Amino acid sequence: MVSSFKSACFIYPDDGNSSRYDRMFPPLGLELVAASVRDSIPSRSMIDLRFDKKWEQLLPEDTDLVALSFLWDMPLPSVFKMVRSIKKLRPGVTVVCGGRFAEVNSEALVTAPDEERVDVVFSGPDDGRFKIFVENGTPDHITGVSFIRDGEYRVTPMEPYGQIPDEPLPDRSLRRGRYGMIRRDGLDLGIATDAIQSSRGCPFRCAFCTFNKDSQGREIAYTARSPESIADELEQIDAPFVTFVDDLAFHRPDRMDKLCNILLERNIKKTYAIETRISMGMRPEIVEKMSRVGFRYITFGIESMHDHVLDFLNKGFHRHQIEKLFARINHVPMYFIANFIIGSIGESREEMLQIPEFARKIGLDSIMVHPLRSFGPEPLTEKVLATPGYYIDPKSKRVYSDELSVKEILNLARQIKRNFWTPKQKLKSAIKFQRLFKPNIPDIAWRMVLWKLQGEPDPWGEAVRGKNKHLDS
Ligand code: B12
Repeated sequence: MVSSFKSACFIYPDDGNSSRYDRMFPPLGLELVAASVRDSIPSRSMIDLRFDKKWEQLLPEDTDLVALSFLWDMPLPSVFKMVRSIKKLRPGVTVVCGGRFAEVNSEALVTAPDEERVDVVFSGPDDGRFKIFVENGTPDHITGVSFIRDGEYRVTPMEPYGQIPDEPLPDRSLRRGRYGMIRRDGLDLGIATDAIQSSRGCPFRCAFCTFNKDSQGREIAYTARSPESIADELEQIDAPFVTFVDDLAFHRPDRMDKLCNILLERNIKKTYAIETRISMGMRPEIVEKMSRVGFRYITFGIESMHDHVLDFLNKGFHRHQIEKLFARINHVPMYFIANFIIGSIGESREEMLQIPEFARKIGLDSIMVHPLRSFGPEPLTEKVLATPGYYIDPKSKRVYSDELSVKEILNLARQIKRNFWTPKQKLKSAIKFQRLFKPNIPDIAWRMVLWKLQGEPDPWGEAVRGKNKHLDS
């Protein structure tokens, strides 16, 4: 065991502001980082602030290294407050962090006053660098890190994005509790969940997407793990429902085919959710095999069925391809959801209102409708700003026009969803959902009753009266 530290604590924050079911997702990134030092550091622990409210009591006495993960925007003062508390509780502790938000704010984080300063910020995916840091005790020879040396702010250049590693697998043994369909207000539907990352990046260049670039505009190369390593990880997962957090799970169909074969051979059967492109329809035989191993919840980025909008969004396909490809797979027992984007340049209100009929006609089971947003620096922002009569709302980044205000576009999104959900569609989708997922309705109903009666218990087991009290601490 080679380590400059004796006890590391990994802390995942609670932004308090996420989706209702954010407790479905474990802190995968931190679990990977923690796994990488399994054999290097004598003692490791994990705190997830979404559940562990009294984290100060959970921070081991001998902690000399704290690793934080910041993926989403959050107020910097709250980050400094947390670092201050950690440094006060464990004087001399080294605090490091990673994740997209840390990367964007690396200078502010490492140049803050001593008592609230983060010692090292890691940009980009870890890919073994944290282990080198733990073993050497210094960031000096590590790529893509920010720190202070001799009073000066230093940043080491980042390497181009490499291959997503097959190993280590995230260390799930550090979890204190169960992730699952647990609502923010404490309602626990009793369904355990987990997540897996089987690939990184996306080779497509949709105009609206910020996913395939990092915060500094560097391209995140698409790379995928081997089917064997994905199967090894799925084999270790207890939860029956697993979400692939990949931006594009069905790319390289032969890899998916091989994964399905391994899952069938090893008899690994779970329910999986993925996001992907409609090009899945090019290999219907693999899609059928996927349904046999449990791929059930499939979300497509269709975005539009108007060719001029698809061109504007640089989707790389047209309406006839959507219709043709989906017709080849819509009989497969899977629940198909599609994302649509409204408010593109040149798209009329009438065109937007055609979405429900189109979606029902091709056989989608559910839709999500998003007003176009333009975060920049993606090329979309330039296009919008160069078009007379089109604007970007500075706060929400929603695109609007002289014809349609932000409010009108939001109303249209609601109307499109309402129009999609005719009584017949509701019944059809509900029957399919019941057939595919077999939810234990009496159990869920019973849990809802108990939750009401018990006054919205904290998901970690602590009963709290009153709405969202457990979020205040
Ligand atoms: C699961 C998920 C969610 C869940 C989150 C549940 C929760 N609160 O934890 C849900 C669905 C609720 C969600 C919501 C949102 N999400 Co989200 N989400 C993801 C997703 C799909 C997976 C995260 C994950 O597990 N990744 C896999 C792990 C292995 O990667 P990782 O966490 O990045 O960790 C690696 C590195 O970052 C680094 N690292 C991370 N921490 C540390 C720490 C140290 C010490 C070190 C050394 C390294 C390190 O090393 C790790 C291993 O390589 C990512 C996309 C993705 N594929 O990553 C988006 C992503 C994180 N989400 C994103 C966004 C924008 C959002 C939303 C704001 C969307 C919206 N408009 O509402 C919301 C808001 C979230 C909020 N306020 O909480 C963006 C963040 C972009 C950014 N910050 O610029 C991402 C990256 C998607 C994207 N490509 O744009 N999300």
